[in-house]
Amino acid sequence: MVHWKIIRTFASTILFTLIISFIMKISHIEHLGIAVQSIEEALPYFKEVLGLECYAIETVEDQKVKTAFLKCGEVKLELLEPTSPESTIQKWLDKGNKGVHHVAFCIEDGVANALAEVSEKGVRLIDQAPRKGAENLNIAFLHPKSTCGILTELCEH
Ligand code: CMX
Repeated sequence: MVHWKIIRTFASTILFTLIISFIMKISHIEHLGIAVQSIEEALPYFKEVLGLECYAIETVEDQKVKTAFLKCGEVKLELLEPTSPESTIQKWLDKGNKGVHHVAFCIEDGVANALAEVSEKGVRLIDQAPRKGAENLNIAFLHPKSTCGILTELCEH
């Protein structure tokens, strides 16, 4: 009887330690999300001053944003223009913010696994499960209140 209790306690301690010690694998910063009021007005700076190429423009209806992607080595810049006053980007700009809005990390072993892990570690999730974002990536956001003030996106290709 006592043996079973000891074994059960030991097993659950091991399981708990495994969950806590599992750390997601981030391969690189996938992109930086940059909020702008107008992509048309912002693009000349990125193209003509920084010399970056804009390779795609896409509207993400459910996020109420138009996006423009520029490649900067392995990292992308995602310009985000609100398409509605209800857009989170418009609300963020209206509060006097501008520039880098979020940091997106590329996760090697799956966004769903990473969400389960960070949630277990007490991080507040915005998305409870991965969903489709721009460029058809699986994405999920973590709340800036539990990520050192950085709105964090996890994504996988
Ligand atoms: N970076 C850091 N902090 C931010 C932030 C950001 N981008 N956006 C909001 N916050 C802060 C606010 O300043 C606020 O802080 P205080 O309470 O100290 O003032 C706090 O977060 C909560 O703000 P809120 O008013 O309660 O919530 P909002 O309605 O502003 O929503 C957030 C904030 C992060 C939950 C919302 O923006 C969200 O769900 N974001 C994820 C989706 C998203 O950003 N989509 C656009 C990009 C889509 C894409 O890349 O395709």
